[in-house]
Amino acid sequence: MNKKAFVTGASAGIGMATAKMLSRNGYDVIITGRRRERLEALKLDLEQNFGVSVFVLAFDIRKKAEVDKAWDSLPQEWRQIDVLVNNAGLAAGLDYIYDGDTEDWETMIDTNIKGLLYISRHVMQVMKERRGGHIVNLSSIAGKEVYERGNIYCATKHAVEAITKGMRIDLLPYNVKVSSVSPGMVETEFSIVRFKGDEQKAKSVYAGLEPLRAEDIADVIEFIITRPSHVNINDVLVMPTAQANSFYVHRTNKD
Ligand code: 8X3
Repeated sequence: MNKKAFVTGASAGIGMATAKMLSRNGYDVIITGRRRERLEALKLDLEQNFGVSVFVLAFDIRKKAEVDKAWDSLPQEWRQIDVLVNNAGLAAGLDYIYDGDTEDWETMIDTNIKGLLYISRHVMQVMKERRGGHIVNLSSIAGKEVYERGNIYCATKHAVEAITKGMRIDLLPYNVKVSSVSPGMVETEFSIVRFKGDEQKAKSVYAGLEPLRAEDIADVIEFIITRPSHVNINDVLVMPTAQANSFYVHRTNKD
């Protein structure tokens, strides 16, 4: 029987690249997100190209009742999860904290913190019982540093860092590995979502530099989950070569 992986936010970007990487490694994959059609298309792609089984769960991770219902609909054999990748997350807005839109704050807190917890709660119970498993949380450079107008987004990623450490400590007796990956600029739908569909503004974030691609992060996750059983990678901070940290970025040919 193939190992099982669970990837949140798999309908695009890092989540989709990670689902592909896992399938290539022979995992049966549960892919989750809000956009069912995209997930169904990805399921076909993965099943045809990698010969693995894929289970689609379409739900809104911000809503606990939906998360619980989705989990309850998962057949027993699919619950034996070896790898959980908590990827679902977003930034909404880039505003000074005194001007911030409270709905944006709630969207980020509900998705990046509460949603991650709702799903992890179920999966951790299984891993604890099975005395094994690996949780990989997607943090960010925003989980290490706070930058101007990043305020609440950075706060949610700092929370992911604390949750990761808490998981690692509390799951220690149960042989469950907990890792986090903290990317800098990755060109996905991230900035389009942050700027609410303003593609011009989103593009300008990456102008004059080569950002990371979703596949670069999937590569890092592949390394993390393929270490021997006695090795855990706690944390990886991965940046484009043109980005030193949240504050220093080297741009050429600005367009
Ligand atoms: C995304 C990276 O620098 O936009 O998490 O916060 S950044």
